Amino acid sequence: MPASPVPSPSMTRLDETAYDRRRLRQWLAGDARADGVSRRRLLTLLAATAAATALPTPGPARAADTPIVKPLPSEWFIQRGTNADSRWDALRGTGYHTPNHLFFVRNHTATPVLDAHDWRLRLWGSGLRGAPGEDRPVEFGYDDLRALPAVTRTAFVECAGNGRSYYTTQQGETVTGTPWTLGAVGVARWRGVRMADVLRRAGLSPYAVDVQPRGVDAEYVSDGENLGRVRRPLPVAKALDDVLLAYEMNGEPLPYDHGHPVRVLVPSWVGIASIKWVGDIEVSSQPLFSPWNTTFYRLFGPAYPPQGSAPLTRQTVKSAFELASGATLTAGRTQVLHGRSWSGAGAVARVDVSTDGGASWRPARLHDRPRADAWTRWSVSWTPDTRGDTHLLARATDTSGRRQPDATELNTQGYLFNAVVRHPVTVV
Ligand SMILES: Nc1nc2c(c(=O)[nH]1)N[C@H]1C(S)=C(S)[C@@H](COP(=O)(O)O)O[C@H]1N2
Ligand SMILES: [Mo]
Repeated sequence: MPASPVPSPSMTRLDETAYDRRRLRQWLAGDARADGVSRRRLLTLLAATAAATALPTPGPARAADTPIVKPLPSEWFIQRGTNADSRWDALRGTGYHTPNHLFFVRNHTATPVLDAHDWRLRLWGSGLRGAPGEDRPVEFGYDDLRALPAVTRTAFVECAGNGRSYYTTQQGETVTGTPWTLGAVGVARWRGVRMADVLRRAGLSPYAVDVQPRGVDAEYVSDGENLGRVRRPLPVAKALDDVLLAYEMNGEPLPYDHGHPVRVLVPSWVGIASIKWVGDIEVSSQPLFSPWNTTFYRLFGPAYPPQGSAPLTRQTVKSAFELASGATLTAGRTQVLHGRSWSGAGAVARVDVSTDGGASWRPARLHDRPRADAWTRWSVSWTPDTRGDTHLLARATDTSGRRQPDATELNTQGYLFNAVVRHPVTVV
């Protein structure tokens, strides 16, 4: 095979709609000339191109008339508004990687159905090399990314709010946000290019400190305020370390709901960092802020400073049984209980299980070689002897010494629940 050509990102690749929109914007800002065209006409054009850019590219029949494109049968998911919480009993026996059709979905608005061949990634900002003050965007098409060296990495994507409902059901606390059980996590094999390779080809300056990927999905309105398109800054050190621009998930082209054609994948960090449907990346020589690292994704509450904690980065440690909540088990029969544990701070080194509501514990058998950024499957056998209701508990410890506590300190938005979850079952 001939060597893959290195793409030469150039202005000729600029998507016409985006270019038109930018030019119109420049005109409105007094930076461009528009002789002979009325202001009114230009404003009409700007509105039209803005709408064209914001709308999903017409594609297959199901052009996101529902927030999520893939089927969400109730055996697989609990639907929560624009989101889908995976059912752990449906994950039983599915292998190490979460199949794409069972992978949870967290959408701020709705899945845009995009065509890879119309897609462009635009890099811009003061953290790219170029003459001072020069706005020098660099664009990559889908084929340009495909021509770069590909890397494959297994990692979880987990929402910062995973397990949020337990603040209420276990701790009696009121928190805001989607009341996820434990299904806002999945592990996939992601294939794509290193963000580092793309940043270097775009002319990363030594002064760059933050990069901010932004999705092309609709603007997000929260409490009546338009916060703009979903975007969150990432320190350049993390972006250069292990971040991918992924175009495949478990050997398939990235599904629509998971960011087709290209998403960011930030291993070990809260899911919001892994921006789906990425359309542009601002590269900045100044620190960047967005609602997603100021208002959201910090810890607020009695135990935290008034401005909140630092922006959330690594995920916490959690465990789940591959069993329905309230499952019925037969007394006197030996069964094998299966589950998985994971952490953003290292591999899972140990899991202890209690089948008597936390009175006694025994170590689970680990089925996977401990690995960072993903989970470890485990099992214990159990012969229930007492009929009635009880709770199953699993407590993981990771290689950095983090161990699941009995309770999680309250934060008002219910992020990073890491306490041991009490899983109700009935023995009959
Ligand atoms: N553009 C965009 N990216 C996004 C989101 C979004 O709504 N829009 N949601 C984020 C959040 S909060 C999470 S938890 C993950 C969920 O990824 P998934 O839907 O592929 O499971 O995507 C992140 N990336
Ligand atoms: Mo999330």
